[in-house]
Amino acid sequence: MKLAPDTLTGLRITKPTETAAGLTAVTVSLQHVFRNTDLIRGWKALYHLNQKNGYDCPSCAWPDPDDHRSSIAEYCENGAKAVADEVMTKHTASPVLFQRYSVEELRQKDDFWLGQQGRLTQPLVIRKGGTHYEPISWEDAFQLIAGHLNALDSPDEAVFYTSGRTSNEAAFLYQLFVRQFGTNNLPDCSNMCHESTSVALGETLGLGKASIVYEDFEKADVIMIMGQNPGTNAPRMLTPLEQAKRNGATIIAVNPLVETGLLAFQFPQSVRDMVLGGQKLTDLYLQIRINSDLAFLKAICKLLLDEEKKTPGAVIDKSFIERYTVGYEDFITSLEQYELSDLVGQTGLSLEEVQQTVDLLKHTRKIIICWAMGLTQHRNAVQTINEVINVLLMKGSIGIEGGGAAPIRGHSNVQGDRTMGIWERPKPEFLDKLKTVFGFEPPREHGFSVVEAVQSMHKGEAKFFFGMGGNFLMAVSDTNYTAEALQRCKLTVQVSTKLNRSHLIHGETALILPCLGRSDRDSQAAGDQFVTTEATTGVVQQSRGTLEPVSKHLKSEPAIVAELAKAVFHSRHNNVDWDKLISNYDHIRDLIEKVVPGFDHYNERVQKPGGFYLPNGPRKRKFETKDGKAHFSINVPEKLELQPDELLLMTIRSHDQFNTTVYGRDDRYRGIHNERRVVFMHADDIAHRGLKPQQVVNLQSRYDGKIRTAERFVIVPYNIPRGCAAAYFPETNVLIPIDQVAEGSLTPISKSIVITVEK
Ligand SMILES: Nc1nc2c(c(=O)[nH]1)N[C@H]1C(S)=C(S)[C@@H](COP(=O)(O)OP(=O)(O)OC[C@H]3O[C@@H](n4cnc5c(=O)[nH]c(N)nc54)[C@H](O)[C@@H]3O)O[C@H]1N2
Ligand SMILES: Nc1nc2c(c(=O)[nH]1)N[C@H]1C(S)=C(S)[C@@H](COP(=O)(O)OP(=O)(O)OC[C@H]3O[C@@H](n4cnc5c(=O)[nH]c(N)nc54)[C@H](O)[C@@H]3O)O[C@H]1N2
Ligand SMILES: [Mo]
Repeated sequence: MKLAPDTLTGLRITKPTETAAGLTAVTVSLQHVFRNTDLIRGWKALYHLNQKNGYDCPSCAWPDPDDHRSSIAEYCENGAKAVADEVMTKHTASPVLFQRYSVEELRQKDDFWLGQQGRLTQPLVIRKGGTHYEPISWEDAFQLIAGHLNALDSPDEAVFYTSGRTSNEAAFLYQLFVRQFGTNNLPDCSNMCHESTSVALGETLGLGKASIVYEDFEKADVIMIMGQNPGTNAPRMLTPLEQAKRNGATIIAVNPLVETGLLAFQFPQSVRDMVLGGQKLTDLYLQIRINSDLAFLKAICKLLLDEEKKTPGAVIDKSFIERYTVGYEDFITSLEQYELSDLVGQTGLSLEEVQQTVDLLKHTRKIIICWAMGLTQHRNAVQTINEVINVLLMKGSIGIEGGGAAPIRGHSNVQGDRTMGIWERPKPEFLDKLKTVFGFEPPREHGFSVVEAVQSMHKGEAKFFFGMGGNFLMAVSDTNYTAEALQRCKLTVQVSTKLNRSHLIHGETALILPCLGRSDRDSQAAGDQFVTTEATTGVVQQSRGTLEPVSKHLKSEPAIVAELAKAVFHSRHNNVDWDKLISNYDHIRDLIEKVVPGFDHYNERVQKPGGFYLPNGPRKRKFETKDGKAHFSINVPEKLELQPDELLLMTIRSHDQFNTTVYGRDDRYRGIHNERRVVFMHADDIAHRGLKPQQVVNLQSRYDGKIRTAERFVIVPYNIPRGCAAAYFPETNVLIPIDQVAEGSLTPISKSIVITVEK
């Protein structure tokens, strides 16, 4: 079965731009909003975005400034696109659409087209052997699900996925329901995203979250941004970066591509920027080879030790190391086995560039290291992030103003979902709390992560899939294998705002349950409700939707969970008054307060404009590891020997998508227009293979003797290190075998796929 079309749409190439944001960004964002909705609704949506009495942007997890928020606009081009995508009213994916097109016909449409059909308006079902989705009442839908769940031989035959837009309130109820049902099978998008970060930071610092607050950016001396493209994926981060620069900070970028957003930034609300052309951002741009960051960081550690020998006491923070850490001696001894020239050689950088980095780091402690998917999605990702922490520990940069570890989360509430207990490997203390508060015995055995869930469904062991948001089929690796896995399920259920391909590749029976989005007004028995979310820096705040929902049939995510629990448990006693919780979400927050540490006086504190910070050990040099110390670790760089015809492919986001949602076909900053099926290659790698620019090729991967092919990609010569290539996700997920994952975190290796390019 063909899962998705692979037709080309007509590539046009221009020069990559050198400045991010600016007026074009403002124009583009407004175009997106008003193309899809009417004027009043559009302005209302933008006006309330990220304001203290408004709603949290559904795009990324970047925090709002703690004090000052611009009254005009606290959003970016891509936030506005995300809102436009959600608030669109010009079309709706109503039952008429599903009458008109069979599922088979919908599969022939590309992801951009699917998204353009607008918001889902009614629950839909497709039964065994059916060709079209048809309307179903909410009540029948819940009965159908309850029937399937209660007929399973074991609760572990069910999988409950979560994407990262789900609010704290919905996430808490969802995990409670799932654990009362009897399983820890709670995989989430984090498994494919920052899981490597959570694992590494958990082991080394005792908390899998950033150790910095928003203001630290403005106080830092050096900010090193590794494997992250903030201009596209966290554009509001450019504002504090720009401020940091004005305060004298130095910015280092470590990235195989020269990303526009890291070069220079024009603040759209600054007349001076508009006239003078904006602020240069990066001082040192290191165009590193894919997945050589661990070797780079090791080289830095070695050179820092050399500098310390030259000026003892001035480079390494010995008193911090003695008081707060373990493993330092073993760590520095382990460095002796590496040759500096060998480490530097692996990176493709010059020794001079690495020395320049060290010169910037050596005399300050105020160092922030940021990272995202460029570090987390490799086989040795956990080890690379451990090495980031080694550098910060050597420098004593953890738990000081202007310094620390800054993983930049993706989805707007992916961090909050984990805090609420969406985790296949919950801590025993968390389960103990559930037991005390709700009086049931929660399952203790670990559940499935994303990859394990797919493998289990593929074997026919897990038979039921429930997706709380997201687009599982397209987000997960090995698309064809994942499709088979979903198709083997007895029932697949997707709670969604918009149509996506996971609705079209489904189980024997399938349901689509349409829900309210972030910007929608959520009315319950006690009046309009707000929800809460947690940003990447651990700030928890309110999000209140204000727009009239596009259909009266939409339910909120918390309400869907409550109805589901009632249908499944029926008359079984479960100590939860689900109706009461939904009538007023304050009641849900009261329960969260009882279970999750750090939420004392939740309902009161969340009323404070701007919200509150959750407790954070590392920020106070309190490390909740087994021995109460921060840990140095010994990490071994992986030397990948490529065959002459092979390339290492990273799968990245264009400027016109949110994960699997395609807003358009332009990647403006990189100069790519009207096409997504492109592969970026070095000019010499193209010539060396006897290929030509703009030639159409197939990409192939070979793992364990199996060939996987992604068909029809246009070659784009680009400024990228030799031996490396880049293409957009999700089109390239077909190339990644399901079992190719990071050690320790099971995150698919989306940034280092060995491929060949076939004519
Ligand atoms: N507009 C928009 N915003 C988003 C998203 C979106 O799709 N659209 N997605 C959200 C989500 S869920 C997430 S997780 C984040 C993702 O945010 P990012 O992590 O910025 O997203 P990617 O496009 O995956 O970019 C990874 C970057 O790492 C670089 N890179 C790849 N491999 C390596 C490597 O081996 N080493 C180094 N040093 N760099 C490397 C790539 O060149 C690229 O610049 O963004 C969030 N925000
Ligand atoms: N090759 C490759 N694969 C990757 C990545 C990569 O870099 N390369 N990145 C990975 C990463 S970082 C992530 S986070 C995952 C993303 O994986 P997912 O989170 O599963 O995917 P999204 O594309 O964000 O999900 C979009 C869908 O969510 C639904 N939705 C939107 N808003 C809401 C809402 O408020 N409520 C509900 N219930 N549904 C909503 C809409 O129906 C929409 O179609 O993909 C991963 N996959
Ligand atoms: Mo993500």
